[in-house]
Amino acid sequence: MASSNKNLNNFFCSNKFLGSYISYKDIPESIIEKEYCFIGRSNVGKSSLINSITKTKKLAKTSKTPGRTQAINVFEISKKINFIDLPGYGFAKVSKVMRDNLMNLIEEYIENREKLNHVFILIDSKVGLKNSDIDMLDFINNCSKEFSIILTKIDKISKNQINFQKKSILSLMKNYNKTFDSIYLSETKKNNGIIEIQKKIYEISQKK
Ligand SMILES: Nc1nc2c(ncn2[C@@H]2O[C@H](COP(=O)(O)OP(=O)(O)O)[C@@H](O)[C@H]2O)c(=O)[nH]1
Ligand SMILES: [Mg+2]
Repeated sequence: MASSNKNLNNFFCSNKFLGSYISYKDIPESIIEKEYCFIGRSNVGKSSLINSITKTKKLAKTSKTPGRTQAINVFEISKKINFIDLPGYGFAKVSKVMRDNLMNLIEEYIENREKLNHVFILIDSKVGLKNSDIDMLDFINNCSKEFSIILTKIDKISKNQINFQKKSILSLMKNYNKTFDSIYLSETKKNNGIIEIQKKIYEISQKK
């Protein structure tokens, strides 16, 4: 067990930032065949999660100020897969024009990016599902993309509250039975739940 965790860490540790792009069309061609994106409301913990999974403290820029990431950030992992840090949605403090632009960028990427193998949609466990999350789930489902949910910041709520969130999300997932895959729990300070997510990504990236 310990040695397989070490192998996983080695896989994700070997990484580099490729660039920031304002459209999926601008991402340079490469031999990488599979890509995994992380999306969710602003401040949900996308960048922190990418840093935890890759064991690289400052790979993705984290911020206390919501609405910072406004482009498609691409990271290459072990020359085998890409990670994509997408802008957050549902952030009220930016202009409507900016919100619409960011939404277009996210939706065009999800709809058209052929390498996109699995979407990870992050939900803040303390905040729960919002309408903007449901809209995003509907969009992903309509694009027939497979997705998993990651309930983030579980250190902020009790075990009972975690179970409640998990159950209510799972019951909603009956509406997405063709595209929903799994639910994960995460906490990035002590790295709780990170190995499970690493395993999942590694496993699906190895499939033909
Ligand atoms: N308590 C707690 N805070 C977290 C966790 N993950 C991220 N944060 C904090 O949430 C804020 C937003 O994180 P960030 O990764 O930048 O979110 P993003 O906007 O979705 O990329 C930062 O202040 C992080 O330190 C977590 O698991 N637990
Ligand atoms: Mg971010």
